[in-house]
Amino acid sequence: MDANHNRSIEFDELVVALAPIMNEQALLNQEQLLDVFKSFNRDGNGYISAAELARSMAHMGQPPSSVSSPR
Ligand SMILES: [Ca+2]
Repeated sequence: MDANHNRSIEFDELVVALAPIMNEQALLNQEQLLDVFKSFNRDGNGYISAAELARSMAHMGQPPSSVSSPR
């Protein structure tokens, strides 16, 4: 998921990562995507840390490994 390997997930990286598990309509809804990003980005610093991501994915019922593996 961390395409540029800076150990955090920016908004565009999240969109790419969510593509396989969200339907097309949801992906076209920028507001909804931003809501997802905000809900993942618990401390509001503009990117998602690995810890925040793991917690959020577990909450969604998606183990982090299921999105970090190549499609
Ligand atoms: Ca990144």
